[in-house]
Amino acid sequence: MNGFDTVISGGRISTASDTFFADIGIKDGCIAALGMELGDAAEVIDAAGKWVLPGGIDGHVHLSQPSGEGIVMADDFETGTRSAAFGGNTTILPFCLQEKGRSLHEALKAYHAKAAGKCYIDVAFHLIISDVTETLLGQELPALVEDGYTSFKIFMTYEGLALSDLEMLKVMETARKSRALVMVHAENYDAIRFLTDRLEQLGNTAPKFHAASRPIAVEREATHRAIALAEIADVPVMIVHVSNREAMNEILRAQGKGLKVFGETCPQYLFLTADDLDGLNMEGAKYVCSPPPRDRASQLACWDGLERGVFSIFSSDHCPFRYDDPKGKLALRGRTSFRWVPNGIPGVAARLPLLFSEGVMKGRIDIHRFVAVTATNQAKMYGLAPRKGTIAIGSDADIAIWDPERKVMLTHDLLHDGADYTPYQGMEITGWPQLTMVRGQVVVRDGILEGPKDHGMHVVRDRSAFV
Ligand code: DUC
Ligand code: ZN
Ligand code: ZN
Repeated sequence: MNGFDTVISGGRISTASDTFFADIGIKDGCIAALGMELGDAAEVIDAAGKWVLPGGIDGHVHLSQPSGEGIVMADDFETGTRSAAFGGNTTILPFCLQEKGRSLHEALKAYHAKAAGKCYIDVAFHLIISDVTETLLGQELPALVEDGYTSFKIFMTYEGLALSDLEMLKVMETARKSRALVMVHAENYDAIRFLTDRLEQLGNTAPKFHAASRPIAVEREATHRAIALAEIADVPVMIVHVSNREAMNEILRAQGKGLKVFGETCPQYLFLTADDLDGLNMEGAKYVCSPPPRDRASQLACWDGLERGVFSIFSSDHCPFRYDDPKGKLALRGRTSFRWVPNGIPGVAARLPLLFSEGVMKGRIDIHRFVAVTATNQAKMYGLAPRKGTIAIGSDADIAIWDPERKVMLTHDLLHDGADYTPYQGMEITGWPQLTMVRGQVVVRDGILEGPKDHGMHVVRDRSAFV
């Protein structure tokens, strides 16, 4: 007897760099051996004919986040991590939002309480900084980075969240000293306010005007400014949820200068357009997210950025609100103007099947790039490597077994989240995660939830490999 708890046998293993056929021997939640015919174990999982990949890491997820008066996010940690597991993910990084006037410690305490005992897969928190005080900059943030919260997001838009350029520089300065990674939501707040007021004055309040209120120039300008501020502060920066070529070119230009500027794109920018916001009645509200989906040319640009490596990660920006719900997209105020429709769409379960099908199966990216942008680069970017994000001896046994031939029409019931729709309804998908395993524990197998809901752990992160 070899002493393995589990052997995954006969699969085709792909990492960000290699593809090979081997068995995986798992012991105490870790990958203990890779080899030919590893033999018996307490459990043998037959993966013949299947693709064995590192479990997905989704570096951009919102769960149980306060979202304005009367609005409730559709997923908490239980439903969000469940849905993520069904989509082949083994770790997610939700955001912990600091509310104005509160400390980050208070915010973290509340988020850990929300997550405790309710996670099917592993989680690690990014911080969202909304209140830039001297205490936060000088004491709180540096201490939290030491404790493993090594990335934080700042916003250039939204009431109560938008930071001034000076505040951004101060946060970046703290990040530089602490070697943390700053993530930026790059949209120009004043421009959005100006355009929103103008649209409303003309009576243009339907969901489709959300896209017109934040055109590409709004994102391009803020992306340019965020990068310039990061250059001035001499700090790496991650521009999240990039939606179009002009913003992407700002990143590319900075990369060309040798700056540590990273980019992320998301499914909504590959698979949706602003036309989706133009549904009958309020249906367009289902697609309201920021930045908004753009046009076909922007979709192609985002594909281009993924293929060429301008974007190092592909994340969901899962930010779910129920549609037909007075606490969601159709809240009373949301019906009066796009301004009040909660921003965000679900995607944590659809992210990997969409990219696998449209990217790998259609030959736009190879399986190694798929693994890189959905797992390995995410792990390196956010300080989880080498423990997570790859299949290697000593790494956590975080694995997704894919059936590359399974054909699925995407419907909401396959995704197991707390929303009541998927923006990707009806898409024909080839390839589906058949089994998701977190630290050796099967969480989802053949469409059935097996994992206990307290299996997921909070992961203390190292510094980003790129900082
Ligand atoms: N930004 C996000 O990252 N998610 C949802 C809403 C937003 O503006
Ligand atoms: Zn954002
Ligand atoms: Zn987000």
